Amino acid sequence: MSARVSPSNDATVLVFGPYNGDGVTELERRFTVRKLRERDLAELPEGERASIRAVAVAGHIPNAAIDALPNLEVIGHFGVGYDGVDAAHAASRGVAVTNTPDVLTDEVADTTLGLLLMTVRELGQAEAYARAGRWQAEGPYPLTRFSLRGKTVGIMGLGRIGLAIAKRLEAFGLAIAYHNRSRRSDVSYAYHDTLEGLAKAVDILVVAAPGGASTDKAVNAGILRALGPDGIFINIGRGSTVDEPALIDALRDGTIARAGLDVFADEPRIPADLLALPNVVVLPHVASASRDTRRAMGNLVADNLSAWFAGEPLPTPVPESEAAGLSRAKVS
Ligand code: NAP
Ligand code: 8YV
Repeated sequence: MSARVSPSNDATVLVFGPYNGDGVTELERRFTVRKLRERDLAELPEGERASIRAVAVAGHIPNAAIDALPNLEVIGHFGVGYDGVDAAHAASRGVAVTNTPDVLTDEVADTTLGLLLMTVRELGQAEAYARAGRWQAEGPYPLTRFSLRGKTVGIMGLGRIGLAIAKRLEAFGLAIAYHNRSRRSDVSYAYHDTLEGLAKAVDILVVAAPGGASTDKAVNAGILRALGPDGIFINIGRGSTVDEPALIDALRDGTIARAGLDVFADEPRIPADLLALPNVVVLPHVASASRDTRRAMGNLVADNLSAWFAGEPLPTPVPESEAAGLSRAKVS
């Protein structure tokens, strides 16, 4: 057990709702911590609000909560995708935002390959078949309709995670194409400047892009039609990037063949209509969910807050904060 670090300041960190257990322990080791059970500032008496200089949050914090903390300086977001935090609004109030890139990239890419194999080669169904004794009773599990062999995979969002997925797919011997808003100069994969062009060109479409306004419902009925009746759709990015009712229709009427999903529009709820479909594999947003990786994410949140209160550069500020000159605390 390591000793509590004694910061020179007396910063109180507010943990805004449900948060990783190891992450809370690390924050408590370094700071005075106040925890909210729910994402609801009503749990924090008015008189305590002025003491809060930092927030740690996994997921969403409303702007009203940011505005109601008069001495808030920095928000540490547990997760690389920070679509639940309005970083531009925070910047307009002089509040910096940090996220947790890189430390989860390989874990998420590994999980994506697992989800892809489950979806294409029916591994979940085959395991259920073996467990139920059906191999012995009925004979071998039926041959799968799909194989990865000879397929082209299109990645929407060839960033840190998208590239780690691509490297794994390369090792699998598959052809790779991608769509970003900008072409990368450091890869030779085929670039498509539209998502529709990418969907038309590939057998399997993998989303590894962030959520938020620029990707909202980008995967719509037209994109799914472009992917086609043998097409397979994998989403490891954000549920908001897909028009979920359109996806359900497309899976039901054969517009596309299959989907493998780690993320959903209204988590933790998964639409009953989606769960009823036999051609979809669902995971409960577990791509980064190993204890080691979540611990590394929690440590990175704490490292950002420590750096802020030491007046050092933030290890991982989000671009909106950097652009606003909030990549380190201003020491007066
Ligand atoms: P990243 O390095 O910032 O990569 C994001 C990529 O998406 C970039 O290549 C970016 O390229 C592209 N992109 C952004 N907006 C786009 C748009 N409107 N249309 C097309 N492409 C767009 O981020 P990362 O670390 O790889 O993480 C990616 C996302 O994965 C996160 O934001 C998060 O939502 C998700 N994620 C999910 C899990 C999970 O548990 N399922 C875990 C970790 C992360 P351009 O800027 O050129 O467009
Ligand atoms: C979450 C994720 O952090 O990093 C992301 O963007 O989606 C996950 O790793 C996780 O769901 C905990 O909030």
